[in-house]
Amino acid sequence: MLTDFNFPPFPKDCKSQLCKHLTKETFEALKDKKTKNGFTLKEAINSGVVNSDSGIGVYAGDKESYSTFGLLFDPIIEDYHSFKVEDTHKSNLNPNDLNAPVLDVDGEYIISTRIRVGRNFANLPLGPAITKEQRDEVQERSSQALNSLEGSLSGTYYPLEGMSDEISKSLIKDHFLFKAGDRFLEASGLNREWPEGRGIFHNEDKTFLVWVNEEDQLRIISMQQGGDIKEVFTRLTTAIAHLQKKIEFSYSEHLGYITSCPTNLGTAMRASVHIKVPKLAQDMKKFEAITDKHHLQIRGIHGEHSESEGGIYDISNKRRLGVTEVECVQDMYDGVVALIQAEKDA
Ligand code: ADP
Ligand code: ILO
Repeated sequence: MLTDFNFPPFPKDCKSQLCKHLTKETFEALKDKKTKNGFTLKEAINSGVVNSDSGIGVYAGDKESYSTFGLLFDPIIEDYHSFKVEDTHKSNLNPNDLNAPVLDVDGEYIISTRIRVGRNFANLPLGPAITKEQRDEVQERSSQALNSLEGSLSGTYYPLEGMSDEISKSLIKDHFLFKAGDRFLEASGLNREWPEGRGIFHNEDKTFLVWVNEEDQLRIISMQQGGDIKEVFTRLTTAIAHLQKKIEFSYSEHLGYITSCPTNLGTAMRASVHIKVPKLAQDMKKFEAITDKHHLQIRGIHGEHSESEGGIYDISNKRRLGVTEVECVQDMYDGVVALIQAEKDA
């Protein structure tokens, strides 16, 4: 079959998973394939082709993308998650299994704690391949489910369309809302018809929030000031339990919760603290030895692709697939204990 889609030219210094694992043979084998939703290899890799500084560079358009384009996704998943095709994922959302007494009661180090999971609707395409009508349906069904939450989880859904610049800027600055115009999402097709169909739900205290139709259809978030990690996890798991009575989420025995970016597969969980460790930060080798030991990732204060400010870092679990939710949070908790000790010793 004739196609104008040729093997992409990657710069010599390209370090993305895409450029590492897209061989000419894989490209030839996949270039004319399509999922039932019409999602193609060209769409799956566009973000990494346009943004050659990507770490990963691929997005799935639907659950089927992970098998249809398995020749590319499997080695990326194995490389990133150390998780093989024959492995199975397991979930444990029971907060009683977490060993996490409240940390830093004097509030010297931990500024805030946040745990989020990504979720997508079963039987609908993921964001990169979704139609406008399907995205609107996700918004409608999500806001209905969210409006049925009770007690401290009850809140209001605010569509992005019609939200004033002032409010959205202040929500972003305070770490509650996603940013617009991410170039990686843009090239993946995730920003089509922006801002239609997108929005945020939150309770009055902004300790429970849900992003609708960003990178995943739902990002369910629990956050609060300070270091009571167990309380944050418990709030999150209570909300998830309620929402999954209303919405069937996309899940596979092998890959766990299905997400548009392969880095989020499995638990789809990122558990983080904003932690102030200015002395330790003078010795990044020591800092990174601790984060590596506990499988943690260091981000800047305004999320991925941002810088630290005033010795404050976003520290979160790196492992998400092949480990349970409890293990993700425990990784983060144990690493934070070690970081606080190292800061005290520095
Ligand atoms: P993700 O939703 O994948 O975790 P980001 O890294 O972009 O994506 O983070 C989203 C937002 O959440 C950013 O504004 C970031 O600063 C904020 N955030 C992350 N962790 C914390 C935390 N522990 N406390 C407060 N805000 C946080
Ligand atoms: N596509 C981007 C981001 C990958 C991981 N982060 C998120 C938000 N999914 C990249 O390949 O660097």
